[in-house]
Formats: sequence, structure tokens, C-alpha cells
Amino acid sequence: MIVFDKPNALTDTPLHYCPGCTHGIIHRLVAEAMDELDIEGKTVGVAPVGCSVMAYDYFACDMVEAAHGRAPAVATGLKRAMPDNIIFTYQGDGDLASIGMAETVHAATRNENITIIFVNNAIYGMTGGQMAPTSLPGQVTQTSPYGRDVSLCGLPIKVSELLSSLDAPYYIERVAVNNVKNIRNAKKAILKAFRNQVEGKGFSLVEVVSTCPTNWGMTPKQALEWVEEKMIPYYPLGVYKDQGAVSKEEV
Ligand SMILES: Cc1ncc(C[n+]2csc(CCOP(=O)(O)OP(=O)(O)O)c2C)c(N)n1
Ligand code: SF4
Repeated sequence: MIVFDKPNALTDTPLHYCPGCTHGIIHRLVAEAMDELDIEGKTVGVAPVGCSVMAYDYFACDMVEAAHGRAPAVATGLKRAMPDNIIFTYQGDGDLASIGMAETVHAATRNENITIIFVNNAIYGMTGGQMAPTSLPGQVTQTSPYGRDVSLCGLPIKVSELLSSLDAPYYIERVAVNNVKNIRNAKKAILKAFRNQVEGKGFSLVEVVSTCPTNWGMTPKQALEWVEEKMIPYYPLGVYKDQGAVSKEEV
């Protein structure tokens, strides 16, 4: 009897991610959401430039590769040309919050009916561990060998907080995948972000706090602990915007 299987919306291609990298968990949650909503046949994903550049090999739906940071613009074009299709982007923090910040903010303020999966691992993984807009104060990276100096580099950008200050976007939530409880919450948020699009609600972004043990210079276990002890306190989990939530006054 099979009790645990691969979601249909993942291909059989083995993932190339490093041991302990949580990109793979997030891929699985996205694929489960596609399976549960039965939308794989009409979904088009937009792959970023970053460690998940080959997401087009892993998701069984149609995929498009965007230039670095441009995924929300590509997704906007796809959604407007094919409004009946489900369009999502899968982007790292370098891709989304650095080179792609403008596309992200403008897609949010247009409340484009797209789904964004934003993987925040506080570093540029693919290119060897440079400082990202989300690297923590004092974090040692290849380009901040003495730790991120906020007097020179500024403070990290809290993307969920920043986007939720806009009036337009429909749904923004930050989750993590460092333990079973958080993975289950992440699953719910990702499912909701896709369901919102199916229901025509508008811009839905899930920020997933993720690991990069390779460039953090940690074992997989240490990386999960670092998420709990350092990242989550700086990037609190929770719903930052949900225009579908029933307010206390309405109850
Ligand atoms: C226009 C352009 N500038 C820079 C790069 C180099 N580059 C490739 S991936 C990347 C950062 C990726 O980091 P992130 O988005 O955080 O994803 P991760 O690899 O950590 O998953 C950079 C700077 C590029 N490919 N194109
Ligand atoms: S370099 Fe980091 S983000 Fe990239 S696959 Fe390895 S652990 Fe994951």
C-alpha cells in the first residue's frame, strides 16, 4: 500500500538542490497545491534566475523562463493574454527583492491576479553566497566577510511588510519550512495563494523563509536551527494582508 507518493505536478527529474536545502520542500508544496486544485493542465509557472532556475524541469505544468527579476512582468503578460490559465512565479530573494523589486511592487499595486512564491534564504545561493537585500544585520556572506554592516548596506528589506503597506494586493503571508508545523502552515498558505487566483481575487504572495546550508556554511541541521533562532525573529511569520478575511466588526 502506498502511503506517501510524489505529487503528480512534479516530474520524475531528480532535484539538483544541495543536501538540507528547503527549495525541494517548497517545490513539493507548490505541486501538492496544483494537484489538490486540479489545475496542473492549465497552469503556467515562471522560473527565476537563481538556484531554482531549473524549476522548469521539476514542475509538470507548462513553464517559462524569465530574465533575472522579471518574473512578475512575464507573469502579468501571460495572465493578461490567457486569463483562464493559472500563472505563478517562483523566485528567490535576490531575484525578487533586488533586481526584480520594481516588477514586484508594480505587479502588487496593480493587484495582478497572479501567485508569487517568494523564497527568502537571506543570500544569493546560485552565484556563491553574496549578500542579498534580505541578509541579516551582521550576517557573514562572500561580500560581507565581516558581517552585514547596516551603516554601509542598510537594513534588510522585509518584503511582506513592505508590500502589505500597499492598498491593492489581495493576500500576503510569510511562512517557514524549518519544521513540520511550519511546513503544514506553509502548505495552507500556498494552497490559498493558488485558490485566490482560481477565484479571481488578485495578487497573492507567499514569502517562504528557507535555508541555504551551503552558503551559510552550516550543516542542514544547523541551518534549520538558524532559521528558528535568527531568521524567524527578524522575519515574523503570519498573514500580513488578507482582503478576504472577515473583520471583527463584520462577525
Ligand atoms: C541581469 C543579471 N544580473 C545578475 C545575474 C547573476 N545572478 C544569477 S542568480 C543571482 C542571485 C540569485 O539569488 P536568489 O534569487 O536569492 O536565489 P537563490 O539562488 O538563493 O535561490 C544573481 C545575482 C544574472 N543572472 N543576471
Ligand atoms: S546553494 Fe543554497 S539555495 Fe542553492 S541549492 Fe544549495 S543550499 Fe539551496
